Amino acid sequence: MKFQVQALLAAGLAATAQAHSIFQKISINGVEQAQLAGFRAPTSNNPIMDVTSNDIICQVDGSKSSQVVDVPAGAQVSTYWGHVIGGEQYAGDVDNPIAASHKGPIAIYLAKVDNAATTPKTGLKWFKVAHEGFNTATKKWAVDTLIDAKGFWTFTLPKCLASGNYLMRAELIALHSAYDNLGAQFYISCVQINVTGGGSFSPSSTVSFPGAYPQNDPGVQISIYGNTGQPDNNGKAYAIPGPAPITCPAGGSTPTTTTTTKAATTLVTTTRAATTTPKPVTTTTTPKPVTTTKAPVTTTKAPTPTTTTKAAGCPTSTAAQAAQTLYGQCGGVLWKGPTTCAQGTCKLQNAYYSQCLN
Ligand SMILES: *[C@@H]1O[C@H](CO)[C@@H](O)[C@H](O)[C@H]1NC(C)=O
Ligand SMILES: [Cu+2]
Repeated sequence: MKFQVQALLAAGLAATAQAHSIFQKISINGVEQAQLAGFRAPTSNNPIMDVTSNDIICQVDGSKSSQVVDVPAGAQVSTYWGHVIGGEQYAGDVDNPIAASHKGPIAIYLAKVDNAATTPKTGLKWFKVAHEGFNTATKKWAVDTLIDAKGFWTFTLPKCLASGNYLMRAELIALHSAYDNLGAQFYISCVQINVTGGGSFSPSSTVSFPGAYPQNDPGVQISIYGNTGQPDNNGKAYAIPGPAPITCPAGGSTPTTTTTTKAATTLVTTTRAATTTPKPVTTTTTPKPVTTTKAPVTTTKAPTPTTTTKAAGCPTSTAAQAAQTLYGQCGGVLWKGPTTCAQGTCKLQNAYYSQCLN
């Protein structure tokens, strides 16, 4: 099964130049905003690999919107990701919104700023508002959730957030090559938002970018190809890099940040406050999927591994084999094909499959 998936994948990858992704649009309570409205986004879908670079903040400087998008506190916000700006790179693009191999977590960070349109991206104090990693029950990564929703990944903007301008940073980490140092691929864009109707929450602790996590963070440098196909984090569950998302205090807008003992004594009154807590938005409004004429991917015809036929028929002389092309197979149990790469380096994906990757 795994082998077939990988073979299918390899076939898909071979057809395109890059199997990456760009966060490029948001939807607010099911209402899609204009493409790149409010965005600071890269023009290329190439990932950032170096977490110590300033490019880890909002990617490389590409397009820059002058707009600041109003987002009500408590809103369901969907982040839309596509293979290239606009979504598909070509009709029927199997790598849109992102190649299925690019498994990993998604996280949303915010930084309070005076003016989201003009603020520099450096030196900001970030906190996390939402994230999804690996679900051990469903065996799905956040990236699988995203692909299932045709490129949308949805979270709730905390109701208690102080109103005002923020830079919102969405980060998708593709872990398919993350067993190597500098192997994880970070896909990031930032959105200039204006939170309306919020509370008075401000976080007690924040992180910096770069700096929120090291290159060898167990959620950044990790082989996700364990024997069981689950994250192999020294036997532990996958830990999403960075801090835990904030939680709004019961009672609505009282910041949990002030951890003074004096505040604790007044907590007796919180039972009453809790009853007035605004109901969390339980809207099931799923964002309108992008209407594509894309035919459903037919997974019925899983290609048989090219290796078996070759091995059975005519044994090829390994000496005569040309180096593999980018994204082609270059190793694995039973593999009799090329083991060197004309472009990229041969990277282990699992026991049955190694691939030429940049
Ligand atoms: C943010 O929203 C508030 C409330 O609607 C509005 O008064 C303010 O002008 C907005 N600020 C920006 C920068 O958009
Ligand atoms: Cu990629």
